[in-house]
Amino acid sequence: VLTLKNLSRYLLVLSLLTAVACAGGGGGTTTTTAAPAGSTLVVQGIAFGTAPTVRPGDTFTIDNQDSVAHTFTSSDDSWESVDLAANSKVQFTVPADLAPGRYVFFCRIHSGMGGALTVEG
Ligand SMILES: [Cu+2]
Repeated sequence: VLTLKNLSRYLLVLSLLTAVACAGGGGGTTTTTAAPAGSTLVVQGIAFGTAPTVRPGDTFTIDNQDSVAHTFTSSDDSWESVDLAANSKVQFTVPADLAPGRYVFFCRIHSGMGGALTVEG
């Protein structure tokens, strides 16, 4: 039975699938593998994309595609909070002395906006 609730759920799933399909960036091929270290953390739609897996000392790009500012803030102060201006890219360097692990981050401006950065040894 196609109720309104089912329909909205279906549309949500559809839009998520579309978002995933478009995440490749317009190239002809789309892969489902994780981004390599040193790539980009995209911020779009008041949400962080999947953070790249990195090593201490790695630098990657944080690409804020939103027309509002965000922050890239460690939940346990593992790094100094980074301001992400609207429609701008910032180079972020993982602290060289950061121990391997999973680091939760969030945006100070938007509650519920966050993710996790995996640091390999
Ligand atoms: Cu934000």
